[in-house]
Amino acid sequence: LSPAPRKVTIVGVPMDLGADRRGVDMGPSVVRIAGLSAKLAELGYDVEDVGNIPVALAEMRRATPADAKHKYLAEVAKSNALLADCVEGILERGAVPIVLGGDHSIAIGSVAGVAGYYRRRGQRIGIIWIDAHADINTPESSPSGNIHGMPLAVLLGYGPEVLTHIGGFAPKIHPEDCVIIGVRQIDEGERQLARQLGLRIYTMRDLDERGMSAIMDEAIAWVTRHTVGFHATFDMDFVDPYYAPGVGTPVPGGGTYRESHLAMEKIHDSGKMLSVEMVEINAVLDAHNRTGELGAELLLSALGKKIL
Ligand code: HAR
Ligand code: MN
Ligand code: MN
Ligand code: MN
Repeated sequence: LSPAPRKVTIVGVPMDLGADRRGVDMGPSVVRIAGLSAKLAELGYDVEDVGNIPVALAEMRRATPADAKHKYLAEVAKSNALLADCVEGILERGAVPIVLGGDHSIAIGSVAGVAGYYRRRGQRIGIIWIDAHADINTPESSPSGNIHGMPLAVLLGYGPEVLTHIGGFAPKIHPEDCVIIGVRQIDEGERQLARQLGLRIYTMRDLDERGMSAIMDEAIAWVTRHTVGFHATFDMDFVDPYYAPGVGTPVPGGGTYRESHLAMEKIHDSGKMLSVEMVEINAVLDAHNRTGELGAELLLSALGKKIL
């Protein structure tokens, strides 16, 4: 008798209200079109796709004065609350959630779902946040009012209550259970909050000097000190724009193709990944779905695809 196949469940979140550029709402489609489900099945998984979480369209309403601080706050909150319930349900059914964004504001709902599920079982979760940006702005510190620059702050308990209290509790994670990897653009307010919280941030310089392998070993050990495991959230703009042109906020000097895969391969090999998320793929800015294909490939590495 062969062992029962491990279960994975895909959910898409066509969210672009947290970002300035349209097109990131097509992220779930382009990763699906790259063949994610079939390739996961080839790896031996029992794959389910529950479709997309409903997200309002920017065209459905006019801008309001409150948008200056946090654009589309009510709409972003609503979809994230639905996502949190969906992710928690996936875990209850014994599957690993694979969340396809959408802009990075969706991490608010994904992590609320995972943290909520384990909290009910008396356990904490960690986060590995792979990104060119730190995403720890608050409405007060944000230079843009774009909520995709705020999700990590929200998960740590900073920001509007409609976001921080999704799922009925806050914070979702402790600063000492978090790492950010790949940072090369950070705002002054983010730097201050990160310092105040003692957040562990690996910049591109750290990766240059020590290498991705050592950084991942250290990061995984760090976020699993007090936790049952971690949520991995991969912002495609971590990758250098040379390999991943289809992102809304490209920053030069990013991770290479192989560094990105190695990060995901080590995440898989740790055996501690509870859930995974791929965000900020912008189909409108891409060419021949190159970035969508890379998104699917990187998820496959996180789920155990090996060269040999
Ligand atoms: N820090 C800037 C802001 O808050 C840019 C945020 C960036 N974009 C992202 N998130 N893709 O990682 O507006
Ligand atoms: Mn619920
Ligand atoms: Mn991000
Ligand atoms: Mn980013």
